[in-house]
Amino acid sequence: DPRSGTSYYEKYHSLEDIYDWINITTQDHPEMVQLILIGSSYEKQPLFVLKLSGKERHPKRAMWIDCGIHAREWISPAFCLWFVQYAISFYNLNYDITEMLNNMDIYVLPVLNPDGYKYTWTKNRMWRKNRSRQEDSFCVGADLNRNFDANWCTEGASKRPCDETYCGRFPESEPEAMAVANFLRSHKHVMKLYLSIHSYSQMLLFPYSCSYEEATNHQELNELAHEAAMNIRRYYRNLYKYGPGAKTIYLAPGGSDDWAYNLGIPYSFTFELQDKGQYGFLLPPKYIAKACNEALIAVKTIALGVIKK
Ligand code: ING
Ligand code: ZN
Repeated sequence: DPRSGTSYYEKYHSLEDIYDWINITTQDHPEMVQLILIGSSYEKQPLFVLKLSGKERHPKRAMWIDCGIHAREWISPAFCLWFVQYAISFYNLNYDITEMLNNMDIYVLPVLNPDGYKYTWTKNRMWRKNRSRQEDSFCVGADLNRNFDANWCTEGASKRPCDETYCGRFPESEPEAMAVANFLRSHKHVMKLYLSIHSYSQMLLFPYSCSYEEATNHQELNELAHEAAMNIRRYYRNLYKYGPGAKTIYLAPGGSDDWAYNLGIPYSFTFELQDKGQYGFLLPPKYIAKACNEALIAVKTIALGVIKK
């Protein structure tokens, strides 16, 4: 309803709607958007990545953003859609996004865990994992953010298939995690920045989460996160904590950002978007715009920081 004042991007969308959106967005902007199929989910849903690019400039670096690794974190896919729409609309109008697109190809995976996301729309709003089945258990799903090969399934993950943080049978046992890992491996020489979008708790996290070790470029990561948090506070009057995952929230092995960092992507972050627990995963649609705008300014700050290095 155009009179309601809220746009498509200030609503949450079903998986079907998001697939429609992916198709339309790609078709309408062939000069900027390229569709890449990187694999499929356990239930055979396609895993589509949108490659956004500006002016041709070689050699070109790249960055990655994934959303929706955890099914119930609905603000995350909403952010990926918001980001793509913003990039398309403001390329050559906004300095930051123009600079980003002229210097980096931006790969966006809007829904990393489509089976889980669909399940939260139809069966259980609070589902977190994917929907894979084990031969030896009645419980369904593995935690995709415990399934990567970074101190896999040590303290902070579970070997029990019924648990929320079940790590899977082995690293990359889950097709969704494997598809992302394969894509990043094949692009690791150009990929300079990895971002994974979660909710909630308002934090900007960086390696390591899988141990208390300090990343070799901890100083740089901390500086970028600090600047991003400062800009969120300055422009949106909201507070984000930042720091290495293990020290800032909890020990969590097998996460995608640690794995990407160890692969050689030197700048790797996990964002935890709004809120701080009032609504939690059930963030009402009227908060989508602010949550996405503040995340956008953090993405810009970090990406431009990386480009200037
Ligand atoms: N938080 C993340 C989780 O998977 C995290 C925290 C970040 C873990 C980085 C590992 C690496 O538990 C949420 N909300 O899912
Ligand atoms: Zn999450």
